Amino acid sequence: MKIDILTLFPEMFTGVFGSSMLGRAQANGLLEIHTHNIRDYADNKHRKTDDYPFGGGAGMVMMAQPIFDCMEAVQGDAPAHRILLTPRGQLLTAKRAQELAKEERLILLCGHYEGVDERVNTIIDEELSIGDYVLTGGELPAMVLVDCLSRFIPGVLGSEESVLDESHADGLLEYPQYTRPADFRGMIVPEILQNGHHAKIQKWRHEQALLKTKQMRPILLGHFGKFQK
Ligand code: 4GO
Repeated sequence: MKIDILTLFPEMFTGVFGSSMLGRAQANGLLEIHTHNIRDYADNKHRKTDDYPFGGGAGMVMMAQPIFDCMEAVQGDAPAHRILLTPRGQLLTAKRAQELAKEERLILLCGHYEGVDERVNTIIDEELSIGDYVLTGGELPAMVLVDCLSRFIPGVLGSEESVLDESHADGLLEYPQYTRPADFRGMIVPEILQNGHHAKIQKWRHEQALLKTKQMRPILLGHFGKFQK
């Protein structure tokens, strides 16, 4: 998958995309990420990218011109699914990330200041939010989105199984996990996990996942079963 990111702060992405799983995914050719500085496309001599809002009010608004020119230059003739990261977007879910992981090409637009000129929406296909809170820019949400969807690209994770068992994979939160030692400071790993009976372990894990979901996120139980496969 190819991902282009339009931002005023490309340097924010270097650490996250250069290291760990995403670095390896790029080295392996599974993922290709490019950042583009919107400021390079400002057609005024001060390279200004924001201006006062029509109608007044606090803060500044990102101008349409640098964003349109940046989008047109980056997109070229190849089709792409274009996403704006904004607190007004639909909430990002594992389900949506899994669908987006199938796209050949994404372009992510990161806003700053109080937001972007509304006319930018004419060159955007989807607005996404990572949660019901406001951040200083769309860069962290873009990183969250890229990290989240990358895990659904075959080969990015070490073992294919890990995305199937984790929280949200089946609409439930994950069951408790333990590793050695079986007795740590008197806290004992549940007997059922130690005796190796596969079917019983599966049943226990499912019950624990239901219990945990009911305690922590009961609303998710309403979605249980509606998820993919
Ligand atoms: C996205 C962008 C929060 C989100 C943002 C989010 N804050 N919840 N801030 O995904 C325009 C001004 C949006 C700064 C940007």
